Amino acid sequence: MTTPSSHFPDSTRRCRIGITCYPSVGGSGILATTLGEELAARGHEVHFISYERPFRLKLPAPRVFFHPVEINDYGLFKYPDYTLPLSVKMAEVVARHDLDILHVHYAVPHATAAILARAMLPESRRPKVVTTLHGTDTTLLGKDPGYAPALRHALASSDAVTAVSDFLAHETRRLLDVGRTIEVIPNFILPRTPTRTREQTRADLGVAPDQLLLVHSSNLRPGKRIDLLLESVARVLPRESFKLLILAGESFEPYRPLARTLGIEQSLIIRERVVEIEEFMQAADLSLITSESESFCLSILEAMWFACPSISTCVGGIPEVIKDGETGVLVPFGDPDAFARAIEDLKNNPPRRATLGQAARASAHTQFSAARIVPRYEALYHRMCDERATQASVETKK
Ligand code: GMT
Repeated sequence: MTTPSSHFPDSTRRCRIGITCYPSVGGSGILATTLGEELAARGHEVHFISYERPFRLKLPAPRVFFHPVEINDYGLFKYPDYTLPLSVKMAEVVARHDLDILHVHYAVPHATAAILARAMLPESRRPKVVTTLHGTDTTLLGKDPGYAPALRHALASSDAVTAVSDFLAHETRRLLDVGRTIEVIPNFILPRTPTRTREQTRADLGVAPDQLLLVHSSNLRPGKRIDLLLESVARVLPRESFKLLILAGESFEPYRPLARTLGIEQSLIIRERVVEIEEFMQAADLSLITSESESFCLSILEAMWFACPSISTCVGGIPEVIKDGETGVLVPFGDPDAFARAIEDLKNNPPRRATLGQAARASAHTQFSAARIVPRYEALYHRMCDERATQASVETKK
């Protein structure tokens, strides 16, 4: 099961950290949840603040707390407001639990809410605000004139800003003209150990031993380009030689008509809102990503962990996760013929698949493990706590 390392050295300086993320299916919420669980396992106290319990967060757990934000739907409001109740809850939790840090994942509106919360508190109680950028918070909303100035303000006012890839840090500076330091801390995962064998899962899914099991895992949002995924897979022949398992964070229904038109309905296995993703990743032979933009793509990493290589479009931060030809295969965006050829090449070459898979696994375990990445967040928190302590002592002397 999720194995947050339950050993923490006595020398660990414990921090009290508030984490805010979107609780729904999505990479940023998954990353924030895993980080919180792992920090708690290392002795820190972690308070999740959001409108719902993050979907992968297991409670009760030692040193982990969840504080729901109540949203009022006042008659006067055409649209319910989340930012203000979130900021009030943040300030309340900081004051009650003496938090050192508010760490927000996905800048909009979380960073703005954290800055408001900080301003609501007396100087001596103010937490440090750490904002982690995940992707569309800047690559999409940063282009929107209705958000960009607020985003720029929130990033300038945060005490530290991190991004999950070099690509995202660079794009944020370019789009928002942000001059400040953005530290790149790549994503990591800490998968659960599967409870069934690969063979059991494949049998449950109705996949024959000689069939290739392709997998696509995402929230199916427009940028994932499910149209290109289906069009690519429809070009792979013969149809009986594979199945495509779609682990869908949202309903697959809007894509059924296209699947029907392409005549590939029989080749699809759809599972919606799956939590135990590991069972499926360990059973798959190849993972497929056809996105038009990704800052990182956590699901590629989930596949890599289980020695399942990915074929992906070469966009955004993906080349920082996959080394083309070594730990996976990158294909230019928007070319279903090239994508289908890449699938067929690997379908017909099991030894190459195995080599890529082993290299993918090694890279995931060495570069993108919790053991490698969580200490980088801890180092950042310690820096923040030191700064906070210095400020507090200056205030006392005044
Ligand atoms: O930005 C989004 O579309 C949603 C966001 C999320 O909340 O899951 O995804 C982003 O963050 C993930 C976790 O850091 C990354 O793995 C995804 O690549 C990134 N999505 C995009 O950049 C489109």
